[in-house]
Amino acid sequence: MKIEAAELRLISLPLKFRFETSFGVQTQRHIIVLTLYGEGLEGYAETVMEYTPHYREETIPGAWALLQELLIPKVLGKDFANPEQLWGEIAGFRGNKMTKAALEMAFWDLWCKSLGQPLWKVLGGVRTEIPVGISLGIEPSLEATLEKVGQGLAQGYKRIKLKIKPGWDVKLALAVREAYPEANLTVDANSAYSLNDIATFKALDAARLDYIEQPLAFDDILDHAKLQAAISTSICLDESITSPEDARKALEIGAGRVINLKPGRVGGILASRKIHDITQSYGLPVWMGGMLEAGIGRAANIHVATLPMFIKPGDTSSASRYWQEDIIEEPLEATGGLMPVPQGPGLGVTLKRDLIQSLTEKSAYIGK
Ligand code: OSB
Ligand code: MG
Repeated sequence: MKIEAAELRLISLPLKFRFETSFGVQTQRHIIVLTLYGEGLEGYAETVMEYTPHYREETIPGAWALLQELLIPKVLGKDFANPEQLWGEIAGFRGNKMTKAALEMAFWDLWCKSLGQPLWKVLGGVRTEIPVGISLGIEPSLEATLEKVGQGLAQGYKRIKLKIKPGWDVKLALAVREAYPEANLTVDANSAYSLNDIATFKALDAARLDYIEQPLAFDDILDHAKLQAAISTSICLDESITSPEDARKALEIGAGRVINLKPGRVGGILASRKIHDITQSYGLPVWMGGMLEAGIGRAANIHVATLPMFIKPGDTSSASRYWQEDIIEEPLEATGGLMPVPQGPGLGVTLKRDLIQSLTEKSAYIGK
């Protein structure tokens, strides 16, 4: 598959809800929509990084420059037989996993379309629907949280994740547990704590959470191993895992027992499959995380989550929870906590071009 041209579009998409985490508040998403052109086909991708470097280091302005000035020029006009070959071209560039993942995603879409196959089949997926839960932001009150949890459970979501931060943690988790004794509950700290907070995590054991997501620093595994040894609830790593090697090292030292796998964070779909296989060799589960994706990225996550070890419910909830109108034609809607897998070739998505045009803040065409 020869990459003949590329288009970048920066869009901003308003969220239906205010999403507060320990690192900030989001009311909209900035997304770079990437289209690769080759052999009469189009491959799509969207980026997952935040506009500012509050989750991990990457930013939208950085990704735009890297794609436009280095990554796309490096692959333009070249012929790649498969995604592994594309990686051969860009592997020498260090870091920048989310940006590289966007390029890789668009290539997967293009390549699977040339094969006439949906991505999940090409990857070796095993399901036609995936179990999903929801990630609830920090709400203004306990009452508001309980109501949102109740709504999520009533909609059939299979797991409710609560965002926590220092001062908004043990009381919250115990209250939700008391109101919903049987619910599958988890919390996500987004790196807001340190080892000085061990007492907080010991107290959280009483909430019978399935896991505590990323309690400590975004780039740590050692302290997570110490914390894991001190509490009974499993730790789930998110921010800390940016590569298959990170996953191996973290599992080897016992930094956690679960991995939140986000293809963007680890450099894409090939890396995700490797991490999936590593966790499988440890007999541990993974689940599909989310970065508040619009339709292109949400579809990609759904395809990857068809791999066998994605046993725990992921964050890939219905697109209509996030957006008044999604940027793709296909509705990505879960029923009873199950999200159907798109069946068209590639990602199986069709862009709403007029909507994307109206949301566009800037665009660039790279090609002849
Ligand atoms: O930590 O998992 C996270 C959203 C943006 C950045 C980081 C995270 C999240 C979520 C939301 O928890 C997941 C989703 O609904 O897409
Ligand atoms: Mg997280």
